[in-house]
Amino acid sequence: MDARNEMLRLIQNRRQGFSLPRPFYNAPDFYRLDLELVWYREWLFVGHECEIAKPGSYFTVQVGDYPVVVVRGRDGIIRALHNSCRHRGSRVCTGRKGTAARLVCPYHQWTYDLDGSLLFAREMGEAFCKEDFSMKPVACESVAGYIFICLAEEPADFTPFRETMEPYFAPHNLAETKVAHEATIIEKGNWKLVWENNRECYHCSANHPELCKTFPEAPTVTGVSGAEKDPEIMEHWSRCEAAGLPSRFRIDEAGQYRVTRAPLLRDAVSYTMTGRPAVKRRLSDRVSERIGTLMLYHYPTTWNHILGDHAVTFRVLPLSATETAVTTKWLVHKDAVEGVDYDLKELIHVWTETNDEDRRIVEENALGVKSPAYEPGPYSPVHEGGVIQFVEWYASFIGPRLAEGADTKL
Ligand code: 3BY
Ligand code: FES
Ligand code: FE
Repeated sequence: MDARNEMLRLIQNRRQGFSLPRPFYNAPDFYRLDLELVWYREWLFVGHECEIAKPGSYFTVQVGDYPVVVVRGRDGIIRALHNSCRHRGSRVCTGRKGTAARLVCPYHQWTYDLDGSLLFAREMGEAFCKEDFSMKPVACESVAGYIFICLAEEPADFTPFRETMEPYFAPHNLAETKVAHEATIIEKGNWKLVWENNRECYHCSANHPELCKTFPEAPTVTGVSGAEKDPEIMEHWSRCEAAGLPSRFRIDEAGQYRVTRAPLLRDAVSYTMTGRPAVKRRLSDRVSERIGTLMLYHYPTTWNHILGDHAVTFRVLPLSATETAVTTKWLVHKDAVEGVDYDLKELIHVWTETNDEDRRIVEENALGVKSPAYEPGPYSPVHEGGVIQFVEWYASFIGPRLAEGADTKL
């Protein structure tokens, strides 16, 4: 049976409320299907507008086999282009980020404008028509300072996500920030193990001493239900909404993205060891200090915590069936000065430690799942509702797409 039929069979026969069968976490042909059916079709968070603030600034990103460059044009518009030269296919932009007046392929110097149109190609003969050889565009949308791309030929409508997210994020001014620090770690585990770990706090008290100083481990905060019955969360929402900040839990019908605010523990206002602010200059003058955390999750690429004084954003990219890159960025107000308004070590401490703790957890999980003795185990209905929701989203998302191309005999 080929991988597609096997994957569909396992999705259809899986036990609900249980972790997935082993091949979902480590089989290379299942990974190819994840790329084809999820990563090459969905909207993906790639970076922030503030990272390419000036015309000609760009960053590159690799999604499976696709190299992509995201560049701000002279007109200020942010575009994404397939980073594959129309001559013989070399990558045009080779660095992780940079600034350029034109995009020049390093191989034979074909030269493209910032919108991807080919400007010069040396000695290509009389009949050559440079209009036919622009860099190919990739769908690209920005919302509240976040840049998303989609590799599909026909991307899903971005509007519902934009309309959900924008009112929550707009007051925080994230377009007026800068990246104070960025770190990428490689976790030796499948991207779904990274997400499953993120979607619960069942593991928090035993593994996250730093985060647990400020972040509540309550399933009503991390999960997908029960917040309306939690008086502390309700009080927090009322207070924030009275101050003009949309706060209530919202999730889309397909369960792909959700947004909500949650209070931090005690009087904490930031992810520091003391709970006190890490940055003196707040992100936005429109927002008071005590707003807890604004959380956004968008499968398969991003989870986020927006606080009064800074924001921490996370990007997940799969590297192989058993490796995942997690990039964390700490955003502060663009005028905040390191050493004056914030101490960088203090700013990044909690999440640097937390990420490393989560990396170890994911890697141990991956090693154990590889055992021939592994079989899917039950999620805690109390603490792992968010994981159940993630797996349900994945199954309901990939199942019909698998069925489109599977044997009808099944
Ligand atoms: O970053 C998060 O939102 C999750 C929630 C619980 C644990 N983890 C750190
Ligand atoms: Fe780019 Fe030749 S491959 S100029
Ligand atoms: Fe964790």
